[in-house]
Amino acid sequence: MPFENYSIIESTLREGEQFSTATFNTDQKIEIARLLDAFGVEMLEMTSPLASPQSEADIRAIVNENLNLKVLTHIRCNKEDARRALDTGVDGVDVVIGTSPKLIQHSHGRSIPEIIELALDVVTYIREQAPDVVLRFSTEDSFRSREADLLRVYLAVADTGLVNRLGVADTVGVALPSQVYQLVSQIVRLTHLDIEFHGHNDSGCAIANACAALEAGATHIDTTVLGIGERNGITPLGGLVARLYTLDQRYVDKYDLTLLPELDRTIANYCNLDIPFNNYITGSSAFMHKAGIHAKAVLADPATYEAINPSHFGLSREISIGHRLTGWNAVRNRAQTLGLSIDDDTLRAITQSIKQQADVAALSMQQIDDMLMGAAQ
Ligand code: HCA
Ligand code: CU
Repeated sequence: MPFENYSIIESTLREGEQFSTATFNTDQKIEIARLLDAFGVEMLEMTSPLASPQSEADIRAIVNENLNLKVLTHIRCNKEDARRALDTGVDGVDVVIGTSPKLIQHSHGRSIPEIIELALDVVTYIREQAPDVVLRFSTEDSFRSREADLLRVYLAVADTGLVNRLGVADTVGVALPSQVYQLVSQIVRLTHLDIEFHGHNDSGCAIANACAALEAGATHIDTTVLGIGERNGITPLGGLVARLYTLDQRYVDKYDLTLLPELDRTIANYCNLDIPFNNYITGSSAFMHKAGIHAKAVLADPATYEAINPSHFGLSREISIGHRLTGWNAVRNRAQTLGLSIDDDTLRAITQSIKQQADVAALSMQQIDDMLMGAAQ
């Protein structure tokens, strides 16, 4: 099964650092890395050591933490970057080069044969210098590259037998799940190497595309906490977890799910963001039930309207009562929670009164509790 054997490459400290309001200091990076390690992600990708002196020092600081996860750094496809990356002592190096006509023209100016020559030179160099390092080669903007170009590049690199993983990147967030499935399947068939998928969310398919990649046989998915990254970011860690959990909880058993809220809060805090109300699992309304019919069924069996059990993430569900859509089952449940004994006729009358008042303005839980306590006396 494709979902039973995958790893997360957590890129909050690389792609995430490219988000508009993200600049993590060393202590923050260490805290994020420790939390992700405790959560259980398999790999942590960090910004290139060439980005800045502090970036290089921070890679060394995280390597020194001796975490369970593997520490990777992300570099352009050239030997000097590779030398600097290996010098930090990381477990793995993620090499990337653009293959789309736009990137060929505006980023590095190399033709496809030149890209292949350079890629072979760089992966050979890295393997000579570091026989045990986990080596990944990725094409940037894979989905706007010519398919023939992509396959030439991937096959040339795969044929060296020197890389562990090939990366597919939806750099501008345009791929459809069917396209991701098709491309990843093709590379799996042709190379038998591990495949990583990195998907941006510009058009809202980042989670679906990550899932399609896994269905096609990808072994690694890039995520960031809250999905932060260039523009509006990439596949969010929590969103991927929600997607896989709802297929089968066992697919995410290996992670400490109760740490997800803390991870989301930590990154939101460091980036001066609010967690979006509709965020997967940790959004303020993710486990909020409102309409009377929903509340009644959820009180009988939460799974009626919940695909995700909040308690698995250390969270709890909420039943919203003080609005015109409320029902008397929710009101009765609130009275029971408060330990009040009120007969059904009175509870129904209170429900009608809540509806009438809420036609003007929603009531707070305190107002409802006051009504219930008044009726119980
Ligand atoms: C970048 C682009 C990248 C790389 C992804 C990868 C993308 O370097 O910022 O290395 O697989 O989205 O293509 O993030
Ligand atoms: Cu990216």
